[in-house]
Amino acid sequence: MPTITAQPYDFSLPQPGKLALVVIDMQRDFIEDGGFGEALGNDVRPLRGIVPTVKKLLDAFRACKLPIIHTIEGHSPDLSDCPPAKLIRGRSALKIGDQGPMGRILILGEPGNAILPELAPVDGEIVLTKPGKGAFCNTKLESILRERGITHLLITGVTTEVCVQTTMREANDRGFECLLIEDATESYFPEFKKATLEMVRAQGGIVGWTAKAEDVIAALSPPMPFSTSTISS
Ligand code: C5J
Repeated sequence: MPTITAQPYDFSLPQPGKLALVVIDMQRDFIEDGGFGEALGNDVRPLRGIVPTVKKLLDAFRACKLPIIHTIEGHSPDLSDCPPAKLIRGRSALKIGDQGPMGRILILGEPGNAILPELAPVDGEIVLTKPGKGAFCNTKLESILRERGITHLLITGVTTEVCVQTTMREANDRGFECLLIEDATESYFPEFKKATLEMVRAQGGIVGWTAKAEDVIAALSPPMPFSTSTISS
């Protein structure tokens, strides 16, 4: 059984077709000036640093024809899927639904809500829109994974302690084996990223594993013998 060098111990790769890459919210709204992240008072620039690493992982998964799931945090234009508590939280000058320099903040289909062009999904990859922080909340993600027999998730994206960690905990509670790729996730707060990585792998991997992207890619190369065709959404 191939393994990925990981913490707290090596991560065993599953049988054919059971492994997916999950790329969480690599959207302009979180990574570029004028989006939701900046509206909440964050310096968004550090998030851009992981883009080349996420791209390398996408390339490796695509080369192996392994499933890829991209998530997008966003709301319908009428905000009917946005709880009032989320709408008013932050008390920022620009809130969800307001007009910003990249269109309406955190609204599906607006330019600012799109995934960064360099990480854009390609045909056959799953794009999952989600109204919450966790990718399982009010989405079909669990049934998408179960229907395809996916049991193991390699998780990347932003922000580490919000949407990434929430999704990883939701997945872990549903019985999925999860590995967070350390240098393919980022936070506006370096200390929160560090703490998240530590709490995920503490207590024998209570939420899952962490590993470096190069160790993930090394485990996938040469292409795994059990690679399957890319699935369609
Ligand atoms: C946030 C996210 N931070 N994708 N969303 O609001 O982590």
